[in-house]
Amino acid sequence: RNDNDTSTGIVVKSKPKTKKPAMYKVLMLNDDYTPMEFVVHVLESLFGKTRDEATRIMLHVHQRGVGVCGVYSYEVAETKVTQAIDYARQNEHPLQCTLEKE
Ligand code: TYC
Repeated sequence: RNDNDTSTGIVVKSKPKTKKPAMYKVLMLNDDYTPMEFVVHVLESLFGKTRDEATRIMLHVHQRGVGVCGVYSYEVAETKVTQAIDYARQNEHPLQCTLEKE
């Protein structure tokens, strides 16, 4: 949009069209049954963490109840949550993940 309409003299303010996309945290929740090594494996294979990062996140969740696996666009975050829960289900673990807007 032009900032100044010269034919009418009406000033029309332009507004920036680009917006930062909303980002979403994928949170992992603790439970009493999912094996620690399975949680580490999920964090490595689905969330691209190194073995050390995955271990730190898993222990944080184990001790504190909840932790951040990563921050993504809505669509990617939603897909990660579904994949993690489905994969845990296939392996008969109750592991749960959820989304939280940043
Ligand atoms: N609390 C589980 C155990 O003692 C380990 C665990 C960690 C489970 C993180 C889920 O998101 C989780 N086996």
